Amino acid sequence: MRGVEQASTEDHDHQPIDLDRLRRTAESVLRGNWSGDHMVPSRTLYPHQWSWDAAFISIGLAHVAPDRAWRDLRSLFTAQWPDGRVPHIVFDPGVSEKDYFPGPAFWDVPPLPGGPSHIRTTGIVQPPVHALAARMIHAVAPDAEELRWLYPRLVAQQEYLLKQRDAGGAGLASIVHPWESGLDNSPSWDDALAQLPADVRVLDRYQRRDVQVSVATHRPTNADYARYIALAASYRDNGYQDFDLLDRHGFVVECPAFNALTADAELALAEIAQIVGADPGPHRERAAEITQTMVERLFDPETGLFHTFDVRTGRRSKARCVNGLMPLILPGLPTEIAASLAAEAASERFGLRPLPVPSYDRTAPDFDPLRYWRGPVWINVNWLLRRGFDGHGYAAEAETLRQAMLSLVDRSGCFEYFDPTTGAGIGTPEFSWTAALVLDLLERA
Ligand code: 9WN
Repeated sequence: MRGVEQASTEDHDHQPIDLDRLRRTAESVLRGNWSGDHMVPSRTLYPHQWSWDAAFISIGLAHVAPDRAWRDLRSLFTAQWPDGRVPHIVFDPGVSEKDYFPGPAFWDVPPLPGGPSHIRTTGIVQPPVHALAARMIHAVAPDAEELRWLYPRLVAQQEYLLKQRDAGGAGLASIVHPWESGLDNSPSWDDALAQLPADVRVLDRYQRRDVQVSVATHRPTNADYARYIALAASYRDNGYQDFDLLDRHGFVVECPAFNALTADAELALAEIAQIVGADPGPHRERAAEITQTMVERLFDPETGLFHTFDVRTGRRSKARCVNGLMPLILPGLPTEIAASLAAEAASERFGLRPLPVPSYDRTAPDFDPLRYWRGPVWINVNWLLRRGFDGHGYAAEAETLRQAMLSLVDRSGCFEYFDPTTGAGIGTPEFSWTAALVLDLLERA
């Protein structure tokens, strides 16, 4: 696909999208962010390797540099813990401690037993998008050897999440920190976080790095950041153990996006299993079980979307956030629930155009167009939603969303996130997953 594509006629400024320019820009961002054996999300704000970023990045990279796509996943899984968890950050030993907080000294994770001694990681996880990534890279650049190397590791990752993290006992994975969701500052966590003290004095001991390299009003508040640090320190001080989480830890929450991605990973693993000669059956069964449990436990018929469930209090959050739409990616979702999510996504609360879906309900009184996951548009969740629409037969909506994303990035650049009222780029520029997913979208005309 080359040349100029006419953007949706309801595009903000009715500008045609310059596809060649967009492709060149995206490729150049990915060239600039490659660090030898992995991609950084951003040179300035995020100078290490992040887990779910690596998955999104490798999906796009597969179209232009498949060796790097496979390499990125391999680097990440080389840092997998013996218990199967895939850490949310793998630290680059060449980057100084002061260039990202909280860095390796804060997390204080000992070297991996039997692993390379220079590898330092965090002890928390992020959504498991990697099986999907492996399946998608293989579709573009087949490499059965890489798949065979990854398959047992991807299975171990799922087992960790579905066994060790099943704190609620219902068969869903719990997260122990908002950072594990990837949607860090989402209003989804407000109720659960409100039960924790916000002792900002903790920030006297530590220096926030994010507000030095980004605009403070676009980042989490000090009160939220203090809670993040306290929660991470509590999990660390419990030795990153997952038993008795409800007694030992202040934040244990089931997220609909995290669990939808976990079920989606089982479906990708079923396909990978067939390629590597393993049994796809158990993966399909697990995907169906997770989907059903999510419908029973996280779907609210009154709002028509999914919500996070606080395992400690037994309460569902009332906030309408983009993670509540994400189960649309699951093909096994009952048709009427898929229809409800599709209607909600297209409603005035979210909306597919002229700008893609924001991270939070536009009509909520605390909708914030600038602050991190509390309003802005993010490309990765819209890319997932587009897949969901497509998978459930909503071809027009899928195409509308694709156009809206391409038009936005063409106009504003490969930013980390975007103002949902003006489309202006915010957060860090030259952000890897925005660039990578644009490359994938360009292949999906
Ligand atoms: C903490 C790297 C990551 C993304 C997350 C995003 C942000 C980190 C931060 O950046 O989180 O993990 O420092 O704020 O919320 O989704 O993986 O791009």
